[in-house]
Amino acid sequence: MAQYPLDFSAFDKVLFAGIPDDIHDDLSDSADLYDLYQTFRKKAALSTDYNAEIMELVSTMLERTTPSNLQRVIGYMNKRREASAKMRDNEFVTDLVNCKDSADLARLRDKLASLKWNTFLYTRLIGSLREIKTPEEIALMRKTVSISAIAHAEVMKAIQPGMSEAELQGLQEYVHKKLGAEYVGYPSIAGAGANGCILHYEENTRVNIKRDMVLMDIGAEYHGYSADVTRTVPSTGKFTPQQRAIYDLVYRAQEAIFPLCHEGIPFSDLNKKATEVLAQGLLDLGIIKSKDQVYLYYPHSCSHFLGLDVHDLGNYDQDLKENMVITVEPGIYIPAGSGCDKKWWDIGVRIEDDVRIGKTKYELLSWQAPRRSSDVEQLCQQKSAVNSMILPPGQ
Ligand SMILES: [Mn+2]
Repeated sequence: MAQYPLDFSAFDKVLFAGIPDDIHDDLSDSADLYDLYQTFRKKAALSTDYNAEIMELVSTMLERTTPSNLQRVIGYMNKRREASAKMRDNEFVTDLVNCKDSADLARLRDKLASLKWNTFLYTRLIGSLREIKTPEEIALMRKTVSISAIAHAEVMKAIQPGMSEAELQGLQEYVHKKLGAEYVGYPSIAGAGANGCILHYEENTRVNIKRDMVLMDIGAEYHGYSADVTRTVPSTGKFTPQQRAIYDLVYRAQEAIFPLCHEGIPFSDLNKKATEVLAQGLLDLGIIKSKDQVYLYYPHSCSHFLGLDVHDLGNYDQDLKENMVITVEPGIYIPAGSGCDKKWWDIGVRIEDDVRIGKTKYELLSWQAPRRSSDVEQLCQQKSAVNSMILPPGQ
């Protein structure tokens, strides 16, 4: 690239992906990412203080700022300025916190749009290309999700009290490999009992799951495309009454969301529906006292884009379109110490499926893994060859 005669002055706009500032320069390698990026910056005559992360933040903020929330945005940006000299030194950040009305905001938007360099637009355009899958991509998505769902089904057959979290993870990942997936799409989560309430639990180090229920958020990556599937399974093969109550509530939330998964529905409607169903259910069970407490036990959102990345690029501020692929993943997590009856403590349930958005209906890609509590229990009754692998006595 250092020799490549690229003349950026001939272009009206240069769109590029913002590379984080903290990439490390491997001094023994004169063509690592750091050096390539520095060469690009030099050739593009990018001013030395052009910071992609800050410019993306300013762009995002400008897009969302209206006169009515301007003061809140300024408050937020000022907090960020206190914490970072780079933020304080950036003229666009300074301009933003000095905005007084919609005319100032409009002027700043124009100033930003007149820049030759734009990382925000790059991310937005790439996101819009990635949101809607081509037929070839859909074929790959069907395959990677099938692989993951079949792995979850195998684990339902094999799961027994006394296993380890690691062996459940291992079995899932074995099935991925057996069916041709090269990698996992993200670090596997196998959390038994209390660990099921930890959102990004990736250690999977509990040696004995005893008779606990296990939350497994494990997805394959096939030819670059990631699945994202979660099942919550009782190691005994039978949910306790409390586990079933929570499980069935999460299931009902999913069932309420699926019919919305078609073209023309605003993306944000999905989480609204999830929140509504979960809040009513928790209220009915006496776990919360008012609907606004639902966030205590449902701290995330129910859907995200899926594709080349497990949390794929895309704009959530729009209506669903045909051939988007998204997750549907309501969940309830009640860690010990929560302000409800103790009988609910340490129950964490998430059911996560992957769907393709259709014109008028949805396609469930992860259908091979049972979801309904009675279907999960039924599959748990089946035997697995894995369980007969034992060491000789004395070893
Ligand atoms: Mn997910």
